[in-house]
Amino acid sequence: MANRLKSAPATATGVLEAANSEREHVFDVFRRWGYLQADLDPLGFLQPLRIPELQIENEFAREARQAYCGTIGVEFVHIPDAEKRRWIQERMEGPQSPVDQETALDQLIRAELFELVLQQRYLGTKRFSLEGTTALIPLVDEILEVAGRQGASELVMGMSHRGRLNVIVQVAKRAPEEVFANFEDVDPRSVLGSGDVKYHMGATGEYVTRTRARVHIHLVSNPSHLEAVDPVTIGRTRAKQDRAGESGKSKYLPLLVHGDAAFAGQGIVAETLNFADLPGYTVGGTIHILANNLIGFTTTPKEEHSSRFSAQLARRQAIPIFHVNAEDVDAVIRVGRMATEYRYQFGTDVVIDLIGYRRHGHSEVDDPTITQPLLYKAIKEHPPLWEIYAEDIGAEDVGARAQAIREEYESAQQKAGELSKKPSMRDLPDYWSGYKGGRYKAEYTVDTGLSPEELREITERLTTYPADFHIHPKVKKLLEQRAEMGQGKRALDYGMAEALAFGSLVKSGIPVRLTGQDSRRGTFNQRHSVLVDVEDEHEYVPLQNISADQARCDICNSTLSEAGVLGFEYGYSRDYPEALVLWEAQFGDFANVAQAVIDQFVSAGEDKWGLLSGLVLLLPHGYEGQGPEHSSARIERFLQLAARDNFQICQPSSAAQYFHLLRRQALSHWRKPLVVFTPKSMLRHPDASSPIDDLSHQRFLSVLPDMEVENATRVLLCTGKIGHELREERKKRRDVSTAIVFVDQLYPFPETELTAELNRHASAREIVWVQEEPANMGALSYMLPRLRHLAGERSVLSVKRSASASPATGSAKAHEVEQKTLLSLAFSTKQ
Ligand SMILES: Cc1ncc(C[n+]2csc(CCOP(=O)(O)OP(=O)(O)O)c2C)c(N)n1
Ligand SMILES: [Mg+2]
Repeated sequence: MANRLKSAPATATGVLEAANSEREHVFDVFRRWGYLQADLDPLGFLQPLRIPELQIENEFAREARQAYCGTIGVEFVHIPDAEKRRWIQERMEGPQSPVDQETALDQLIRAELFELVLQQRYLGTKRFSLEGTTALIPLVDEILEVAGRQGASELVMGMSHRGRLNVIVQVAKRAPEEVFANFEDVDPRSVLGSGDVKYHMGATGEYVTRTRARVHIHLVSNPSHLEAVDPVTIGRTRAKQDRAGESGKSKYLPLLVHGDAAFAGQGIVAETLNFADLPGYTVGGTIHILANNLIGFTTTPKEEHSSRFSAQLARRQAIPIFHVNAEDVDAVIRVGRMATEYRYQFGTDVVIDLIGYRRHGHSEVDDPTITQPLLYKAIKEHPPLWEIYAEDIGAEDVGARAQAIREEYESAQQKAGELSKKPSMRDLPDYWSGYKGGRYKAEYTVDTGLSPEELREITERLTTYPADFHIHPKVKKLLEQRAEMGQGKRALDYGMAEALAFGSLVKSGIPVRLTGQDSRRGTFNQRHSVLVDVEDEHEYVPLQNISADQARCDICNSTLSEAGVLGFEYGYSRDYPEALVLWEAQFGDFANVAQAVIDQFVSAGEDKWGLLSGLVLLLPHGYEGQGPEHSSARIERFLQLAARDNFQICQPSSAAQYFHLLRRQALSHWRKPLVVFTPKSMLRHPDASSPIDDLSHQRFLSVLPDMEVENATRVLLCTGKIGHELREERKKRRDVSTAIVFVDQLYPFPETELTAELNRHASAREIVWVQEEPANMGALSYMLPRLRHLAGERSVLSVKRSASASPATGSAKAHEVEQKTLLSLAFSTKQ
């Protein structure tokens, strides 16, 4: 540096230029590394790093240090876009905007005394206090302030346990007595066996900003599984934005509050961040806040992550990360302002790392002095934030203000004790009013057939494209074949059945959204929903060209994620009940990566939170010799989760059945998730194809009776591909006394239909459940007791692969031998 100054030219402009360039150089170094020396930890345990490049002592360095090494440390020079960097620089280096300190103080007192009253009144219960990161409340207030000015009408917020109850009162503005009432556990009978703990429940409310903007608050219901709510929140936001059209991205602002340990540790965070800029998933920027108390339960930051800051997971994206000392409330508010303005200016995610501490143990029943004695000694001696801030700003009458607020809470607490039942803290949006959950009722049945004319009309739209479109020869042929299918000249396969179902739905005003890995073409080359011009790769989507006033049809390739994408689509379905929303696994086997989302949201969402979803899971399933991980969508797991009509589990055995099933899902007002085991090799197999006339039938059949055999002596019951193989085998054997019945709907159990079919073959002495899956998998243990109940005196046998630790063999040859044995046993097993 000294050398540079020396070599500068001696003219006046030259000196100025040299000084400017010297200033720029010094500032650049601080822009790059300054955050590492910032004063970020209120308790001082996170020591600034020694960075050799920053050991500069001159006037420029003093200025730069003030801008970049104070209580805000920002990581932003990894952003390639110079305009974005300049934007941040100007705000970090320019004059500081004023803060409404009195309001902030009031919020801090309210937030901290709320925790205090809970602590005193409900000693020994968990509440996951916010104390130590209480600045979250003025931070969210500032975010809402800016968002309100930018035209936001709703904040869609996902967060876990920490500080949630406080947020419900201070942000969602629910009356404190509602939260207190949830501590009273008023009427246990009203929730027996269902419901959820208080710090998971969703809440809604209205926030009025200082500039009189009204922002609706939607705090999303959340399971214990940390961060699982992230993609759900983003999917919900996207659905709300899609409903709103053009202005959606500014009206609906997503905010995720993370824990430091969870943000670094849970892979679903990375999956969610990865959606940020993708056309099918973007929400125009999410604000992420880490309520960073530098601890996860008993785990220290050194044990939590390999980076200096938990927030650095977000470094792979070209977005800023603002670290801020949670005890400099003004700085926290300025960061909130900057981050929100940035989100609205550039439409990307932003990260705010709010660094504080945790006043109590992980929950209030934990003793943290066992694992962190020194930290907790320091915390014990540390005054609450509102006291520090009141002194900093020289506030008057603080004691009296605190006393008044405390009395407010105490009288709210007394009122809560008088409530006879737990209040619900949320309102459902109007678009849910026409839909039903609970048990299935016959009145939910809908007709799903279409007239031949309508089918022909949709076929025409599905199989044609603009005259100047250069189509791939293979796709051309496929469309020609589909045209023949629609005209009844050729049996209909699954791909066409699906296209007709989607086409008919969007034509009647029902939006369709399908995402999954490689779903646009289809993993098995079966869908071809998007035509790609072979000369310039421009696209034509027949399903978006069905009719002038049709609903939207979005078929997207997803990221290579299961948990994240399924969470997103579940969220989307929560805020778009009118739409048919589908997630497709590449192979059903991979859906287990999303097991937490399946368990916590899809299966249990209604039971825990009373929240419905009509999401469809398409899970390719079938034993075809492709090895342990390309065979099984784990039917057994879904059946194990099934209770109280929480979802529908189906395996349509023909193209027409698939068509009716999809339409039923969209047209019925019974909104329940639908799990569909979809075919692979059977996608185009003649045995599973359907005549077009079957699409004009009334509806989906949960049980497919065997019309070829009357009064059989043996009834084989099965689901999926094996049924077709059994029919083939029967033909080979010239067997005329064995009936083969497909159970296309496994759950809710089609008792009436199965009883009718068994009664048709009253003289059959053997009823055999046949499955491809090993004995410890598939539908066996679900079906056997139910079939025994229906069979009465008759014996119920089963044919299946031997129990196995892995779903299938890795050898195609072994598979074939096994499959042959199954088929042969199906016709010969005796009691
Ligand atoms: C997926 C998952 N794993 C483990 C847990 C158990 N658990 C609950 S809170 C917690 C610590 C969370 O730490 P952090 O994310 O820093 O949040 P904090 O409690 O400090 O606010 C753990 C391990 C969980 N809830 N979810
Ligand atoms: Mg933590």
